[in-house]
Amino acid sequence: MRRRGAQRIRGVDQPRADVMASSLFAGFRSNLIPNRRALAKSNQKNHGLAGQRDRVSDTLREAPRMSRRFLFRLLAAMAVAMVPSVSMPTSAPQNAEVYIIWPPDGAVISGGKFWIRMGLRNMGVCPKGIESAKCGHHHLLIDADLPPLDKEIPSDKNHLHFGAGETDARIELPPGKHTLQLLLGDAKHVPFDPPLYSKKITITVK
Ligand SMILES: [Cu+2]
Repeated sequence: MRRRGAQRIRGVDQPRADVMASSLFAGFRSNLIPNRRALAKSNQKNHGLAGQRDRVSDTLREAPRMSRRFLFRLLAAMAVAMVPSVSMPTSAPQNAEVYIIWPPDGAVISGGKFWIRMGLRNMGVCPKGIESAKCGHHHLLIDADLPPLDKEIPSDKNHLHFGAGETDARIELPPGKHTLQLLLGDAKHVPFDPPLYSKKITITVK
């Protein structure tokens, strides 16, 4: 019993002794080093001042660069402000036509998953970003009216962009009646002039 107790005491005391020893050593060291510490402090001070000086000179050196950058930003902002907020529409061939190949108007689709096939006549399909009056990319409007025709077509679950130049796409819709309509957009997703959109069809998902 006593042995156990002694062991336990030793177990407790040993770390304490270590702590004491290390704190003593720390005290010893700190007593030994005040001069070094003071030295380090004064060094720090000097460095601090030097650092400040460096920072000040850096700022002075950067000042012309900063003002140039500021001027550039100001000019850019002015240029943007001068450009009319409404994008100029890209003109399209007068005989171009957009239409939905599939599904047909009034189609009943079971399951809700289907391929939409997008048609375009007298004009080409190209990826977004290609500025041309001869090609554009499809947008599918689901349960939505035509958006403003002089602005970028919205991008959300009711306005799908096919910016890679897709002409068919897998769509999934919940049960119920849905309207589908195609609207062709230019390089910047703005409808053409004249706007090219398909007939709005209604399908039923069962
Ligand atoms: Cu688009």
